[in-house]
Amino acid sequence: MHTLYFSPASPYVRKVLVMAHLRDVADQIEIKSVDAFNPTPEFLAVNPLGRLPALVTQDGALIADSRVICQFVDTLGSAPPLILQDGPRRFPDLTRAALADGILDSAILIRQESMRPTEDARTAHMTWHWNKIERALDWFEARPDALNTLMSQGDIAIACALGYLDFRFGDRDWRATRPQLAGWYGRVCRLPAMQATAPAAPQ
Ligand SMILES: N[C@@H](CCC(=O)N[C@@H](CS)C(=O)NCC(=O)O)C(=O)O
Repeated sequence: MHTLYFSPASPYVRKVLVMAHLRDVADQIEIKSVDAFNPTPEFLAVNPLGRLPALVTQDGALIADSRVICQFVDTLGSAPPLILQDGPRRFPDLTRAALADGILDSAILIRQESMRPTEDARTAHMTWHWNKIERALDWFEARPDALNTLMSQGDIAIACALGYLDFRFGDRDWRATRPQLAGWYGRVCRLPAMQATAPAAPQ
């Protein structure tokens, strides 16, 4: 059994879990809840960055960072890989996954800044990051033909990024000017892997 350090609010953790569900290997992964913003000494001993997700294999090896953990999960079981190994879609899809992770990096920074005392510099910083999200969403909106029904890592990353925007920034109407993305997300949202990993506030 492999051990995944987990928070139900983390979109990076969610990417790993969606992949595990899609590959039908979730039963090989034991979940351990961690508060990433108040990590225990035990967790810091596992992952010196104190970041979620982190995975410890059944052999005791640390695998850190959601992108690397996803690569590991992609080697479990016998389903075809979700991380494209070759062919013309490989680098476009890796780039889509990286741009979707960039949305998350900025969304989480905005969330952290919003929890600090108000000041002009803080607002400007959040706007600067929010603009990255807006531009990346527009980039996806302009390429609707690339969107499939959770057939690759890029699809999963985009879906989880949009789910996180709804979860934490529900007042920002990203759908208003992005009908392609909104329609695609409405469809993938209904898939069992997405339903089973819907974000929730940590207990
Ligand atoms: N690039 C990392 C980002 C992980 C990340 O920032 N996780 C958040 C939780 S959603 C975290 O652990 N934050 C606490 C910290 O950075 O110390 C990944 O993809 O795994």
